Amino acid sequence: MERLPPGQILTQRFPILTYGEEPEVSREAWRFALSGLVARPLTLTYEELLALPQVELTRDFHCVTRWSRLDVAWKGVRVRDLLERARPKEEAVAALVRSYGGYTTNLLLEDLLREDVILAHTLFGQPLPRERGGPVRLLVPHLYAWKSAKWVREIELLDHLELGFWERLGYHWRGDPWKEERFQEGPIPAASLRFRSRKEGP
Ligand SMILES: Nc1nc2c(c(=O)[nH]1)N[C@H]1C(S)=C(S)[C@@H](COP(=O)(O)O)O[C@H]1N2
Ligand SMILES: [Mo]
Repeated sequence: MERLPPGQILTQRFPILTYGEEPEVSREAWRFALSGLVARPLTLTYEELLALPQVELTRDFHCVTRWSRLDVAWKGVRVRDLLERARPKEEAVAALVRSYGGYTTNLLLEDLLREDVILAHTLFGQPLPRERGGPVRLLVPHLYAWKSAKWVREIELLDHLELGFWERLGYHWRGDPWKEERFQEGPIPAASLRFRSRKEGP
């Protein structure tokens, strides 16, 4: 199977890409919240995250600026497991992810439910370094890497799509590298705004 999505170039390096200041968040201070349209909002400390069932996975990493790095080894906790505990309400269709430092990105709930979407705290067997988003980042390996929010702080479930930082600046609302969804061309399809249009429709 082809491993390199269209228009991507393989790199042996693993560049660090951060927009703006790198936040400093200690393990002790780190808190994560699963909020919004859930029956049971959830908050986690770093210690509590480590006490949950852990998964290890190796995935390729595709940046929209056209570099791809193969076989990155992560360890963390499935977001799906956290969602199961928090119990999304029926009208939840999307999420806005917030990071320490102010970065945001949007995702569909169905993308967060994939089994290889994790809150990652370990990279190649080492605690996730600060510049990589340590202590904890989101990993969404099936979408462009701008979705993998470093220094993740909150996932808020919503009944509509609220665009994140790069998406508001013109990046694609979803960002599938296999479909080369780099930039948003034209309006966002209504199907992705399903719940809002149902409520606001005729
Ligand atoms: N909080 C935050 N998360 C972020 C970014 C950022 O600037 N801030 N950059 C994104 C982009 S564009 C990419 S390609 C990856 C890069 O991750 P890396 O620095 O570990 O290679 O992080 C993503 N997550
Ligand atoms: Mo990126």
